[in-house]
Amino acid sequence: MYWEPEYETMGRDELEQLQLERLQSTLHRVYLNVPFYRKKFDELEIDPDDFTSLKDLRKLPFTTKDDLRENYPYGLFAVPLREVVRIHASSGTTGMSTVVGYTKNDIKTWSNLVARILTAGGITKDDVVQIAFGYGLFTGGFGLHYGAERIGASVIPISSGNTRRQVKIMQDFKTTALICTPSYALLIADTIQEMGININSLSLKYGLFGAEPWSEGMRQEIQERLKIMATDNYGLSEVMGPGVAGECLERNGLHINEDHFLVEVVDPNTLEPVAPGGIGELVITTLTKEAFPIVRFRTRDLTRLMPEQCACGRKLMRMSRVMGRTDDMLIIRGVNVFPSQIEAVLFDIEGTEPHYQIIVERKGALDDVTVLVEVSEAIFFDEMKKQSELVGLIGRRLSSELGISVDVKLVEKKTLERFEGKAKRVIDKRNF
Ligand code: DLL
Repeated sequence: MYWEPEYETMGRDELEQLQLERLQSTLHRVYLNVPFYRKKFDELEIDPDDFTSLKDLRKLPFTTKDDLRENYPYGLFAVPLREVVRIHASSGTTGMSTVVGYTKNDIKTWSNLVARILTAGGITKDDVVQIAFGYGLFTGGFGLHYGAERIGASVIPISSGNTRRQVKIMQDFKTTALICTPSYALLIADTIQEMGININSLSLKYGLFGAEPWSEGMRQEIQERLKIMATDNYGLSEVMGPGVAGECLERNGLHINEDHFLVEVVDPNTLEPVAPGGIGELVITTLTKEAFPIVRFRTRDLTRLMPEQCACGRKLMRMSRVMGRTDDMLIIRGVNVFPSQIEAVLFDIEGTEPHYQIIVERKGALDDVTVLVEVSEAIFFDEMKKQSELVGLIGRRLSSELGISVDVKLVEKKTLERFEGKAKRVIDKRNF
C-alpha cells in the first residue's frame, strides 16, 4: 500500500526531471531570499540560472550545523516570519540550538511525507497510534502526529515518559501501533513484563522507530518482545524532521522521499562522492521546503545508498540503516569504532540483556574502553566460572569485530540508565 503512488512509484527519468525543476526553483529561492546563500554563491560565481543538470549539484557549497548556529535564530529563513506557522529547534550537545521554521505549505508537505512513511510501515486509518516521542521543540512528536492524523488513524498524543501509564493506556485504548525511539520501545517492553501483562493480551501490531541508530539485533529483540513488525524511519530537524526516509514492511533499507530531498553520499574527509553503494556521509538538499530550504546539508550520518529495486514496488531509492554519526565515532588507539558495532555484537550473544553502556577513559597514554553489559539475574548470581566464560566470549567477539581489545564488565539487571528518548550509551571521560 502506498500513500502517494504517483510519486512513490515514479520512473527514474521522470523523477530526475522533477528533481531538477525543483532544485532550480530552490536555488533561485535561496539566492533571492537568504543573504548567506547569496554571498556563498557569488563568491563561487554560481548563477542559479546556469543549473541545467543534477550533476551541477557538486558545484554547490555545503551547509553545516555551524552555519545554522552562526545564523541563529532566523538568519537562514527564506520567508518573512509572518509566513512561518511553526518553529522547531534541536538542542544539540554543544549549547546553541539550531532553529528551523515551516510555512503552512511546509506543514502540509511534512504531514504527507510522514503519512507515506507510516503507510509503508503498515499503518492505516484503522490503527490506534500511540506517539511516545517527545512533543515540543523536538520534531519527533509533532511530525509523526500530523502524519498519523493525515492518514486518519486514531492518534494518542501521549508524548514520552511515564512508562507505566504508557502501558496502561496501550492496554485500555487498544493501541495497535507504537511510535518512539527504539530504546524507549525496549524500556516499554521491560515495563510490560514487570507489570505482569501478557503481551498477547495487547493489540499491538506495528512499531515505527527512529531518531537514533539501532542494530538489526535490536529490531529482532523488539519485534519478539512486543510481537510487532518494527520498521526504521529517519529524519533530522535541519532538513524537516521525521519523514525524510523510512522502511517498508520488507524491512531492508529506508526509502528516501527523493521527490523532496536530493541525496548524495560523500567521503567525510575528501567530500568527494563515494563509489556507488559505498559507505559515506549523507548530504541532503531540500527540493520543496519554503521557510527553511537547505543546500547540501552535511548530516554527519553514515549510510550507503541501495539502488536495487525493492520488492514492495516503490521506486524511491533506499538507504541502509544509519550506522552512526561521524561525530559519534570513537577513535580508540587509532582505530575507528562505532557504538552500533558494539551493539550488534552484544545483541547476538545469549544471556545478555539488551542494555549496555560504553565507557572510554584514558589510562596513562592509552585509550581504554569498558563495555558494561546487563545480564539476567540467573547469570549475575551464577558461579564465577560461568560469568568469566561469558565475559571471555563477549570480549573475544568484540575484539574480533572491532579490531581492538576492550574490557567487559557484567552488571546486574536494571543497573544501567534507561531512556525515554534518544539513548546516550557512550560516556567519554577523555579530555582532549
Ligand atoms: O531525530 C527526527 C526524527 C524524529 C527522526 C523521529 C525519526 C523519528 P533530530 O533530533 O534533529 O531529529 O536528530 C537527527 O538523529 O542526524 C541522526 O543522527 C539521528 N537519527 C534520526 N533518525 C535515525 C534513524 C530527529 N532512523 C539525528 N537511525 C540524525 C539512526 C537516526 N539515526
